[in-house]
Amino acid sequence: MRVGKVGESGASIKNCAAKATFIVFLLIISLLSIPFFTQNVSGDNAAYAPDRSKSPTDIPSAPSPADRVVITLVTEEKLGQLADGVTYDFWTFNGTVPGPLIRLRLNQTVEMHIVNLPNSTMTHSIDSHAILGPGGGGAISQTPPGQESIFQFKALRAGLFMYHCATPDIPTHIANGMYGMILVEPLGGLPKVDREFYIAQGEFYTQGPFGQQGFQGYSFQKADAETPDYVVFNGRVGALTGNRSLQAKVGETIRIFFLNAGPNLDSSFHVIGGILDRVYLEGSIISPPLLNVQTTLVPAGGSVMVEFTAEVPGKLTIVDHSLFRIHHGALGTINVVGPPNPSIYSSIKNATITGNMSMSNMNVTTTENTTLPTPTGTTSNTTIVTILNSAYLPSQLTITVGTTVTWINKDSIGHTVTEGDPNSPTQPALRTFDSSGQAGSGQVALLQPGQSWSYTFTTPGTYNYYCIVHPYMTGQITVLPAAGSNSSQGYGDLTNFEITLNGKDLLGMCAFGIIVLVALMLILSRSGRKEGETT
Ligand SMILES: [Cu+2]
Repeated sequence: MRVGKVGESGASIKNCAAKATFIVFLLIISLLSIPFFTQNVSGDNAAYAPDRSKSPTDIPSAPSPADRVVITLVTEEKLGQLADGVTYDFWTFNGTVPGPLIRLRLNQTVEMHIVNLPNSTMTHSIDSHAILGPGGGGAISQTPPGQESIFQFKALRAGLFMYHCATPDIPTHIANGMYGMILVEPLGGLPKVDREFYIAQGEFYTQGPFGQQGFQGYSFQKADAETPDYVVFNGRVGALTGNRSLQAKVGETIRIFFLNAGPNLDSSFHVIGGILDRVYLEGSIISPPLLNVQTTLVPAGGSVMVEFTAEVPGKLTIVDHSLFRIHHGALGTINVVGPPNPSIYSSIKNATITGNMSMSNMNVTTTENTTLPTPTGTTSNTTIVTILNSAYLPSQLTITVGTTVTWINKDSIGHTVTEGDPNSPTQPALRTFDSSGQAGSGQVALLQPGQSWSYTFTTPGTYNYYCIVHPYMTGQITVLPAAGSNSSQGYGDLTNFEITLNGKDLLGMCAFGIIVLVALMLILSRSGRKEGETT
């Protein structure tokens, strides 16, 4: 491209020097703007801290045959997720809640190492109910940050025992996640089962109420008053649901090692859809079990070993039958797969349900009919989803592009309608839709009882959604292309979208513009020089 004649080579050189200076200046500005880009992309980092929940299947399969074993527990204070978008400073053994299940054989001698990481803010220790001696180890394991304590004990009693930190204020160390279990098997070992799972119930006491987004500090006042915000299995809301559900097959024998770490509440351990064939009360694994139990009481600081058989396929639900605690996170599921067994369990006539049953309220509530989608491809229909008894109704919906879905909260508590998978939540700013509507602000705006919220679907696809504060509530919407429409197929309705820009976006766009400008000027200066050379 020709932008002007260059007569003298001296003028050309001067011109080039000026251009080069300008280009360097622009480059510096562009580079300075890069931090704004990265800041914008990473978003609310605090809300996406690592998961500290212990996998329920992470269990040694058998005790070591050795007479003397060495066990190392590292005490670590670590930021992690307490629920989606909720972070908490956990105090842990080996980085997870609960800490590892230590599997011993009767009469084994254990050399126990307690290593407290240098970056810990306080002393930690261990008291195990399996250890005979003052403080269950607490008296000889107090370990300041950066140090190690070593002691030994002999496992003289078979059983399923809690361990926890025993550094004052002891209940505070337990309430922050410092607990796990020691299983001491009898000499003959435990009977064989098909599946073993390790589950610990524990309470968390946070500054903000259940579900409040962002970092939540520990509330000593709530802990002292025994009013937890969270009652969870394995250290976080959703540790045993969705993708992390326990898996089993029809006919398999399932064994659960269950700890109630408390520190305050007793647990009414129950499996919805199952009967506990054998209950080894209070962790007494060598006593004859109770047979055919519905619910077993596990005191704070106690445990139970239960065994049962999955007779039919489907979902079994693990709860504390003080059932309002499911609103605080105490919920787990076992997905049982295999052939149906209609003689044991099958429907004979399915009534049309227009309300919903929930585990906390088994009434069938009748509400007005929801508008079912019409497969006509019209673009102005509206569909209602009712929120009732902590469920979306209908939970699955097929609509066409252009349909507006309105969620009406007829429940007695607040919920959200948030696009994504509760097990791997999308960053707030990237969600297709979210009724909480305050991406990155650290607050969740709840859709309160009686309120409604709408979203118009403009792009075909399958959308999963859930409630941020009750992640066991899930729904799915399938959006089909409008019938007879070619242009929008696969691309959605491009007439109905908007872009919201914030300051960082604008800076990013400016930086991009500058980079393009610099590139253009480089090309121009080169072509200018070439011209200077040829004339
Ligand atoms: Cu501690």
